[in-house]
Amino acid sequence: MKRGLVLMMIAGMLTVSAQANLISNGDFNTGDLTGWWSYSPDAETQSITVQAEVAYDATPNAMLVSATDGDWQELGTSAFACQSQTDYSLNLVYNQTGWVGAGINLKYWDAEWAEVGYEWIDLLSSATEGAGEWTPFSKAFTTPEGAANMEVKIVMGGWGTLYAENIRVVPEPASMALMALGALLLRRRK
Ligand SMILES: [Ca+2]
Repeated sequence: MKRGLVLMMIAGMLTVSAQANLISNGDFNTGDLTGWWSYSPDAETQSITVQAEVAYDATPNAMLVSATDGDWQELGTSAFACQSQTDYSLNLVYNQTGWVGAGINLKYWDAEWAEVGYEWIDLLSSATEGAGEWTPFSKAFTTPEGAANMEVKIVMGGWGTLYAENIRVVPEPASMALMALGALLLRRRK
């Protein structure tokens, strides 16, 4: 009975973690930009596409190419519902070649779609040439008071290529449930 209860708890945690990512198609495994919008100010030297030739986990990812000292281009999610004054975690894996500047913009609206705040997160400085290695990135953030909807936007520019993969926004309690599950599995293995 006790083991059954534990298994039920694990199944519950796995269900929570599987549903936890608030970003639709954050892994780009549809093979296209479904769930995202993109904006390239200079169509001749900038592009945002989904490709699988340079892959992190043998699946498609987003490729942002830029060759201009002009405006930066943007890859944003459709707006999704969030809780006010709540801790979340933003996670992604990226790869960079050339001289790329990039950041992530979080934008918040209330239930009536009035803007209630934004946050800029530095990702890359164009002062450093990319080595073409996949790099995990994680950042905790807290939604402002009144936030009911939000958007995650990758902003990049410069002279190079940025690949983005497995972009996730998860509520912190789900992350903690996942860590608890890991600890539980470790304990059982001993
Ligand atoms: Ca993928």
